[in-house]
Amino acid sequence: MSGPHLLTLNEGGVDYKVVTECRVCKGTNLKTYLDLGNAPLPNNLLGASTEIHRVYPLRVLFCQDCCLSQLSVVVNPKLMFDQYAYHSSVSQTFKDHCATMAQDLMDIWKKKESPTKRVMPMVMDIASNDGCLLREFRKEGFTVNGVEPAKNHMLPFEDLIPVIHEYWSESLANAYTINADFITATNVFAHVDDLDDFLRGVKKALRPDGVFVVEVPYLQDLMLGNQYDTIYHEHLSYFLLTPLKHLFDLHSLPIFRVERQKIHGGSLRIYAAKAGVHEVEPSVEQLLNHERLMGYTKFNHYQVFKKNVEQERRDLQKMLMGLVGKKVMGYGASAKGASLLNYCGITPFQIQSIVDDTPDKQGKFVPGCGIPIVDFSHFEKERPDYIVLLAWNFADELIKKTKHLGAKYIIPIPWVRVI
Ligand code: JHZ
Ligand code: ZN
Repeated sequence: MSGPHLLTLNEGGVDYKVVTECRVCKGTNLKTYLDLGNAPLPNNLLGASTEIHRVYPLRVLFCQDCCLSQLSVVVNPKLMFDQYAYHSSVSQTFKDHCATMAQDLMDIWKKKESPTKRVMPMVMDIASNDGCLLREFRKEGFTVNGVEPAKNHMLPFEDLIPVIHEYWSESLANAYTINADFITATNVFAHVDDLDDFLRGVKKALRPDGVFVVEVPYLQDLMLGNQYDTIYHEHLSYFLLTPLKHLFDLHSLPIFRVERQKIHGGSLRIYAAKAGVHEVEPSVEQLLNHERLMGYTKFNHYQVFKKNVEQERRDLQKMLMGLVGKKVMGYGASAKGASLLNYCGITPFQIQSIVDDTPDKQGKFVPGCGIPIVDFSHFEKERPDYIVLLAWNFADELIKKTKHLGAKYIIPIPWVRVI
């Protein structure tokens, strides 16, 4: 079993840097509102429960100038994303979400009137992972291209989807003539340290009348839903629309539409284009006002979060302690699951194993807590009394797949409960 002696905190700063100025506005008015201690990198799964691995400080700062919430450190992205255990296609719910997104963008394309409109719109997906969204775009009739740094996410040749295996940057945009009608970036914007470089690249790769679409977990949903597990080192920023508008305005890429999406516990989808191309729709002003009225632009608003998170940790610990002796398994070795288990100090003593349908994760161990990750057949073999839904954002899908086992479910977020 893993233990604290196996974790090392890298004090030398070699593989992470400390944040001293805000990523968006460059201000230095940064104030801490949440400290989750030291945590391992959640997707860097271990080959053995006793494998030595690093932990890094996990602290969230609020920029009092532009309202961006951000981690106090930036871990070298190569350590997290050169090999990436997360495969987005494993979830049918996410696939359905991608299919709807592809239809939404095709609707925009169909309505577009332009003398230079080409036959098939071209979309480039940044951080295309295992091609989940790209395949849906292709089904809708787009010409597709992907950019994905993870070397383990090479798409099969038969898919005929070209992917550049690099990190997105301005220099990458300069190296290729991309000229996209749409650029999408889902669940990657929060991973990016140099957002200015990223947006300069987007601007270069976008056609003059192209649309840039970003999806990020929404900080308002994170706080209202006590989703402290979504805080981990891959997520450098926790976005509101307020700082996003500030950032996109700085780059003359005005956000012209914003939508709240249900996916991943609540996300924000923003649409941006070059200045003067689209009229700004009322949804933008409405959400900005809402954020201000609800208090998200003031530091005080964030202080209650810490108390709620600590309470949730106590409640989960208490519930799992009460079940010692029962068979308890997890479902979904998600990054957020690793974050939750580590923050709450859960070990194989309380949760014996976690089932995950991602072949890349099976046979590995969750860093920090050392819980083994196994394939679905273990549910049938073990017949657990309780299943902890560590991917609570896909609760319906996970319950549907395991209903026949007759186990009870523990849902840890937004508050610990058994159903
Ligand atoms: P899931 C990832 O976080 C990482 P994670 C990333 N940083 C990010 O921003 C968010 O996504 C959005 C498994 N599963 O999607 C698959 C099954 O086994 O909530 C995954 O390992 N069977 C990019 O990792 C995990 O659960 C199933 O039927 O927190 C879900 O992880 C289903 C539905 C899921 O994201
Ligand atoms: Zn700022």
